[in-house]
Amino acid sequence: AAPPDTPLPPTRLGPNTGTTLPTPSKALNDRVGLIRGDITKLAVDAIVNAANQSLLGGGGVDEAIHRAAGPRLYRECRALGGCATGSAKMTGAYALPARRVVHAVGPVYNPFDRAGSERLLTGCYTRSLELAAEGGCRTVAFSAISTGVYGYPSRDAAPAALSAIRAFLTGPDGEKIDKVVVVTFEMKDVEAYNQFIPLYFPPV
Ligand code: AR6
Repeated sequence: AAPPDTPLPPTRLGPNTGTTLPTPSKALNDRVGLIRGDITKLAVDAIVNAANQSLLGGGGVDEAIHRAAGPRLYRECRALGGCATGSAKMTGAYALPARRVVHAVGPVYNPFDRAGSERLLTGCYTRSLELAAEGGCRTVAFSAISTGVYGYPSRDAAPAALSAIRAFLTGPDGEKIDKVVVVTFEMKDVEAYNQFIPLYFPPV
């Protein structure tokens, strides 16, 4: 083992990034969180749904959100005319405790085009944060987009999500959002986030 005063080598931040470990910041770390539970219970400004291109509902977290929000959510979604993969659209939240729902359309994971999958997944996170900020939403909770039915491996999805969240919070519109939490449901996502959060948001 290296003696304790030896500087650590640059840590690679997971697939396709090639970036070195960012500077630790307590102020930034206080603005991100990880919880495990049901996203439909959260009284945040915006929850982010893992939707599909139709925006008309489906299974998984999408089904849970539509069930808890009630039929008015479906009616508003129907008027939106769908959404491209890698993007998102925002609606009201109706019977949910949240104020707004951002419907993000993640990619179906393509193991033969990992870079393309990552670009689309990162796009979902970035666009969702842009929409939330534009809509005056200061607290945002994300579901683990694409890691269910869409087959995106959690160990690859977590660093892509964290990279986009960090870039937004440290970017020109970052101050428009106070707090971002990732809501995990299954242990594989908890483990992936526990592995990658200290790399993207290093402890001070
Ligand atoms: N709260 C938080 N997370 C949840 C909940 C919940 N109540 N329920 C499930 N999850 P998925 P995708 C987690 O399959 O992979 C739908 O049919 C789940 O453990 O919901 O993006 C849509 O309509 C997983 O980590 O979304 C689309 O057609 C995460 O939510 C398609 O599935 C996302 O899993 C989208 O697939």
